[in-house]
Amino acid sequence: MTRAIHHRACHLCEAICGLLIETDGEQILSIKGDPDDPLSRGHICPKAVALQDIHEDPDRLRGPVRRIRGVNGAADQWRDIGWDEALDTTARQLVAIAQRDGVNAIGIYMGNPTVHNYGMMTHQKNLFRHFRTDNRFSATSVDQLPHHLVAMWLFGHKSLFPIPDIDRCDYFLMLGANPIASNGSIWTVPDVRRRIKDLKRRGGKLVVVDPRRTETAQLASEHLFITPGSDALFLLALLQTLFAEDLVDPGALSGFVSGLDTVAVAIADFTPEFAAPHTGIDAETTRRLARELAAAGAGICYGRMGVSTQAYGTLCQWALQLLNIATGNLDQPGGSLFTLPAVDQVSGISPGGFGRHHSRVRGLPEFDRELPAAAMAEEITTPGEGQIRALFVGAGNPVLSTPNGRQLDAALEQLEFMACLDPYLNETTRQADIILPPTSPLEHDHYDLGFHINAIRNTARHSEAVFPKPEGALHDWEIFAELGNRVAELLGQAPQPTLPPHEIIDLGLQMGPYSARQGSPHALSLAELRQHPSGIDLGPLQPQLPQRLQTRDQTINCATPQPLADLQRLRDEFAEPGDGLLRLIGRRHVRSNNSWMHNYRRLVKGKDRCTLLMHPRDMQSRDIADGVEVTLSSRAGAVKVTVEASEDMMPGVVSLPHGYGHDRPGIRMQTAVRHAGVSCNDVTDELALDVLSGNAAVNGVPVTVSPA
Ligand SMILES: Nc1nc2c(c(=O)[nH]1)N[C@H]1C(S)=C(S)[C@@H](COP(=O)(O)OP(=O)(O)OC[C@H]3O[C@@H](n4cnc5c(=O)[nH]c(N)nc54)[C@H](O)[C@@H]3O)O[C@H]1N2
Ligand SMILES: Nc1nc2c(c(=O)[nH]1)N[C@H]1C(S)=C(S)[C@@H](COP(=O)(O)OP(=O)(O)OC[C@H]3O[C@@H](n4cnc5c(=O)[nH]c(N)nc54)[C@H](O)[C@@H]3O)O[C@H]1N2
Ligand code: SF4
Ligand SMILES: [Mo]
Repeated sequence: MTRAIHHRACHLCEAICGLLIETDGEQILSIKGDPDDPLSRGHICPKAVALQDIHEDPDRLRGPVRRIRGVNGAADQWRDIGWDEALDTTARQLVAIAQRDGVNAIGIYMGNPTVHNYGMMTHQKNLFRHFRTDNRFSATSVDQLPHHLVAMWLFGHKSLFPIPDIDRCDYFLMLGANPIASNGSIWTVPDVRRRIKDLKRRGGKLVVVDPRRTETAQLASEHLFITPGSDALFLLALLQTLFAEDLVDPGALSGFVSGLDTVAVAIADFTPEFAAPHTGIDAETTRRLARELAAAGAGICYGRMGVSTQAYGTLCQWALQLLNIATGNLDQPGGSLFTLPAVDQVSGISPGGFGRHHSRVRGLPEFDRELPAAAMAEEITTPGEGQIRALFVGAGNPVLSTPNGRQLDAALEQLEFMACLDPYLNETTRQADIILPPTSPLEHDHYDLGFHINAIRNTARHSEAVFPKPEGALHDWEIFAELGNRVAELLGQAPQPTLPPHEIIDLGLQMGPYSARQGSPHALSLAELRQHPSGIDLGPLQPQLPQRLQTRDQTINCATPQPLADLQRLRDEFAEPGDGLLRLIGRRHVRSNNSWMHNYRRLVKGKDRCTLLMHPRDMQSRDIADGVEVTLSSRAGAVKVTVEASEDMMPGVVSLPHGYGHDRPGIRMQTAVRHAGVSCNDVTDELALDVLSGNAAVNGVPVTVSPA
């Protein structure tokens, strides 16, 4: 047999670690971190081995299947079919339904792995250009939608995210993020544990604000509990303190930042004293933190899931970036900077748009031509023109990942046709008529189109496929291309010639900022990257403002009308006393990943992780003993789950991870079924939104907990 070592990027999370995969023929012998990767420096997490488990998983579908619906209560059957039948049927059904009921009868939902799979990013338009439906959805609106909106409003482009330069900062204020478990998000920061330790070793400070004393909080210099959903009050109080104490100093940004005076007036009443009873953080602590951030040589304010998937997600992200601007920490080494990736996702790419159409039933705004996922079920079940009758799901599991998943699950049954581009028969795809499974990740090449733009260092890397494509299999991008061509044929159009993803990347590299054409000494091209399989280092993040701004006048106007208008909603809510109910938040574990990493024995072994964490005091007052089953319920639904006492929880707050609930009938994931757990999103509420953006508020859900 022939032994070989393959350089490969791990695509499972945003850290994009470099790997060395040793193989012997078709066997994987080992998966290790690549010490020569300029970004990840040899780091990996326990999930890296899942690349082997995914590849070898007998449950992973190797060819398309079609559902034969059971009659008279009999179970559905799945029949193996050929690609021609699968692709033809899908194309024909979509076209027929769009022609009969209009294009809005076609719904589309794209899930998170789409952005980890560059072929899906480059080729989805081959199919979707034929279906310019208003009813497009994605995981964005259960995740980072507020980040996009704020980037678009302040910096002129949905993808211009300020990236925390942790390696050079000396003060880091972090809210609603747990990178020790998540490995970072909208912040590609492999090996974050070592980087946090280095920060503290050089005398810097990390402050974590989170309703749970998380794995990251345990490493921090200081941890503060905060009542879920109240962060906007805290962040505005920090900002208000800067204004009130004359600590605002945008420094090098001054020449192209405007509107701070307007903001100062608009938020004058959001004092630390106003915030304190709601947040649980006393006024003096808030003032001290504002002063510390202002005094820091290089400071960062960063917030992620916990402050975006909540009722004031957009206000939070806006206030947070104003803090970085007001303290002069934006675009400074050791602050938060913009990246300059080798294939640029900013210049020449749509900056994003907002509110150009609204959802039919609830009138929720689109962002970037997508509607909030929380509206999907009602758009399927409510009759009338524009009702979704067919759904295409790519790399998504919305039954487990969007609020009130039970309701969506039931809605999917009413569809006339559903097709899923997915390697598994799971909680969502079991409702499909046809499942189109792509090749395994190791059978296709890889470029991190989605994540270099969020990375703490500019690097570039291309990974070849580790294994050849099996006979008769199709990559995700080929499935899109094939479907697009078949739809074109049905519409009497010529098929669209298409380049494979690596050629598109090659063009991007050769036109990008590190190309010979731009006079860069790196002279990047795909051929050049292939010479450097561990990746090429393009250096630390550099100040780029105002040139990098995509706003019309190349300035940052801080007085953003939409968040300013949303302040009144915040005032109104907190003028009333609280309802006294418990608040539900989520939780991530380093051995799990959203809904689809529970089928790999090496990752799920050990004690049950789908437990409800609760403070002992809250348990006592409800007569709940540690380890018993409780009923967790909300307006939207209820689950029975094992409770686990934890002093790490803020009193009044309970935590349950999402992505479980594999006990639905008819799924084909043997290991996941044995570690079924319950779905957190059977309890989260599709009506609970960040009203400004339409992002789901899956954190801070009012719940009750009682002995089962
Ligand atoms: N309550 C609560 N809900 C949440 C969250 C939370 O914290 N709490 N987090 C939210 C977040 S941040 C996100 S991103 C969403 C995720 O929401 P989704 O994207 O809807 O769900 P995933 O669990 O990522 O499901 C991914 C699906 O893609 C398939 N898949 C994996 N790799 C590939 C591939 O290469 N090609 C194809 N075609 N398919 C693939 C898997 O089999 C799986 O079915 O969930 C959100 N929901
Ligand atoms: N191991 C693992 N890694 C992952 C994933 C995974 O599922 N597992 N998912 C990937 C995806 S899709 C994403 S988007 C990222 C997410 O990356 P992160 O945002 O870093 O991950 P979370 O663990 O969801 O962190 C959210 C934190 O917010 C806290 N929180 C909840 N509500 C509030 C609130 O109201 N205010 C404040 N201040 N905090 C609050 C929670 O306690 C939690 O610690 O992780 C990615 N990486
Ligand atoms: S942190 Fe783990 S899952 Fe994320 S890219 Fe690195 S090895 Fe993969
Ligand atoms: Mo996410």
